[in-house]
Amino acid sequence: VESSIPEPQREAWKKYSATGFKSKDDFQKETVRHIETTLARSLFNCDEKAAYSGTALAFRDRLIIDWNKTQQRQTFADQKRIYYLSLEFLMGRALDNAMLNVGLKTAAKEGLGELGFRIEDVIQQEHDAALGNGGLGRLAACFLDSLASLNYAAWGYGLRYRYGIFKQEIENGYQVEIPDYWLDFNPWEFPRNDVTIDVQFYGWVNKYTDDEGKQITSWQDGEIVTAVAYDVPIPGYGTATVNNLRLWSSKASAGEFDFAKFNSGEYENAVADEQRAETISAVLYPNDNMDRGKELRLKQQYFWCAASLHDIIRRFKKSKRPWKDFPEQVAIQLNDTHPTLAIVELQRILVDLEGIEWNAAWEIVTKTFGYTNHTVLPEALEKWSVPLIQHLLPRHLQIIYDINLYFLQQVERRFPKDRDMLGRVSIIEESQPKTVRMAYLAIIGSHKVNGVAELHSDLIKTTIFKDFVKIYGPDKFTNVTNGITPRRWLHQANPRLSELIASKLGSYEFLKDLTLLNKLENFVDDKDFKKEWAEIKYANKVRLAQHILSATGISVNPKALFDVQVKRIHEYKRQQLNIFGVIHRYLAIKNMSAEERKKLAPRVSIFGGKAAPGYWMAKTIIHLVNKVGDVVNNDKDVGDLLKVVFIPDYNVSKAEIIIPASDISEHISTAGTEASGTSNMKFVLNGGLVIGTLDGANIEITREIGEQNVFLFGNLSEDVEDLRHNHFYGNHQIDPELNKVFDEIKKGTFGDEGAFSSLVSAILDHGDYYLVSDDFNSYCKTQDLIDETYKNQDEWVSKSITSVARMGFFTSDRCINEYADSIWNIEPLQVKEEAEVRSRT
Ligand code: GL7
Repeated sequence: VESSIPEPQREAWKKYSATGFKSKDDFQKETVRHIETTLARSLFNCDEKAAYSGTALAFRDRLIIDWNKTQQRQTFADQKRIYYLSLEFLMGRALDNAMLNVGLKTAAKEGLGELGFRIEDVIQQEHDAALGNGGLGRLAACFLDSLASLNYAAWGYGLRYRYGIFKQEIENGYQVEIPDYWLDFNPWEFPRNDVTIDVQFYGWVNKYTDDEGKQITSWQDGEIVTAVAYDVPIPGYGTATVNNLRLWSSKASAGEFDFAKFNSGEYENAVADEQRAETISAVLYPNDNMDRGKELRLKQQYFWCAASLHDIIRRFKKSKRPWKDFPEQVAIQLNDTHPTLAIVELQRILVDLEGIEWNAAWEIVTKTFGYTNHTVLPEALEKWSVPLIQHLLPRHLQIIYDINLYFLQQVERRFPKDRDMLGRVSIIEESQPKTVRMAYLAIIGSHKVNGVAELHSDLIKTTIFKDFVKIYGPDKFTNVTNGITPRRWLHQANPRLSELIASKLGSYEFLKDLTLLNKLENFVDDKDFKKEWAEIKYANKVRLAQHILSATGISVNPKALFDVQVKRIHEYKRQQLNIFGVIHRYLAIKNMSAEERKKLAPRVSIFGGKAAPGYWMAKTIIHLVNKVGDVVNNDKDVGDLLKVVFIPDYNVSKAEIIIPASDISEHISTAGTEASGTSNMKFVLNGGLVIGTLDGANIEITREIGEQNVFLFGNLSEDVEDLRHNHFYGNHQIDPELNKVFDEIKKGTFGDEGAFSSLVSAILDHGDYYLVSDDFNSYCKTQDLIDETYKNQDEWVSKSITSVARMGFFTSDRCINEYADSIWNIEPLQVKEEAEVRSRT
């Protein structure tokens, strides 16, 4: 490459090559240097924010050295790479993770102490990187952590949104959305102004025969927007591997910026064009499990897919291999259907630009892609209108039609008697307007399709993708149960518990091999250990109580049972069931004698989660929780027996405080609706017990930790369809206790009943689609059982320890190894520097 330094000058170069700090003194030197020079501050003008910035810059220098080496090593090894395409990466904060993975947190802690700062306060200055909605986005972040920790050569590709998920404030009990402008200081990204890709939109398709008689198809004119790469280093734990997350930012293409307009005085128009281009990567769509079909969202999808694919191909071409080797060098995993256009784009590049014959091209495409489905909810399955695609991506629409034609021909040959089959499996839905079913396109264009928990993977095979199992056979469909990274969700979030575990197991090796936790079972009867276990939970509850007080003004007793439901607000997740249960409990307390009240275990019901701004029902649930809280928390009869709290702005860094503090957490979706859930895993790993339905990963958690350690309730997934049917065509009986709750709401106990009528009538008048009434009795009884069990603290702690000991399966490391084996066909790239001992705390 011309840009490399010639041999004679390399000696001088190497002599001064950056090494990064390795000791406390060097850390201080680097931090002070950054504060004084990079930030132009001084010891007379250094607040915690500046201390954070200096510390982050010092660690970033360290990381980037390993990052450079990793990239060189992976290029040199010249083997297959994994590309994880996700519209969401819900990363949270990076500094603590960087410290842990670089292995110099102790040096930083002491160093900062001497400079006058507490490391915990410094870490908390960081703004969350909140480029995601919920579980799907956080899963992508856990996967990046595991990919690097396991030394896989992997890249993440996403969008660099200027605004991440909105900040939530609560005003008079209502959610208010505040824009999350997070980029004013982001030390973790490296703008690559030299890595740009021009992406085309609109225009028309020109088909002609060239001078040599060749058929040419060319996509012409339209509008060009430039993608600029921003790289984020992803350090692995206990290894020198630092992978890359490449996020694309949109800007007007240099060629497009119209200087003629300048000259003719149309300066403002030229600037407006610029701004229009920049809107593509401006904002993350705030819908979780909901497809809205907006044109700008489709633009985002194509912009990101096109830029990522061209980048991947550019890298592949450097190896000078023939195209047929592409799938041996490249594995692309589609995180849901959002990147499905990458399939079409690769086929377009191969056929139109590289001149490869259709079938040969299609074979390369299908060998390259894998598709992960994350939901069966119909409202979340993406469908794009044909006219919209026609307008924005005319050539891609033709290719989609051709893919569909060849596919349907193949189906027709195999199932000549089943005429309905063609309509059912067609990529094109014959609706008004016609739509493109993205999930079908993703299945047809991939060699493997996976669900994210056993039940979910079975459900997709027997319901939404049933016909495709007939067509392709069952082997194309597989399960990879989700996982979470124990580095962030145990060690960082709950340092004292991690330390206690390490003291019993003899090392922190369990953070690399989570199955080692099973040795904790040897200590379930160890009195001192149990005492310490319980003390840590209590300390975590004190910490959460402090947060609740400062965020809401509500004072809660940390000795009470903390019952937590934090996740996006959605009818299928059934926060309404929870709050109706709380009202039921409140009414019960009001009816109790003083004697009875004494026997009851005090409880704090904690809610948190964002509602999509346009999701009225979800916003109503938030409103009800807050109004119930206003009444219950100020009722002298109730006192500490019940408190109801809504923690505003649930996000990754709040999760790190909330999850370690729960006694019970709620995972109570209507059976068959929550594909997996991942916070269930986080709660149990932190010694909390769960109340849950037989849904998603709850089922496998139960299998691992034992039925006696889980509070299960409710109807089963296989019965849901019949129950729903009966609500409409049978005699729909509402649970009498639930009716009492509704009566109380209607009496106006929690304010204007009209405000909550939609919630009530969804159940009374509209068929109770989510089976709230069907499950209400069993839910309340199970909550009573929880009260009883909690009274025996010794037994409770045993359950907690046993559960943690059996959670090894749910590490995202296991999950990534399964993807590598069964979908990507790739081995880790061993790192020599691994021998260099890193102190891991
Ligand atoms: C989700 C599922 O709802 C959730 O159950 C799952 O754990 C997660 C990761 O696989 O994916 N699907 C989805 O569309 N969103 C999810 O969180 C937004």
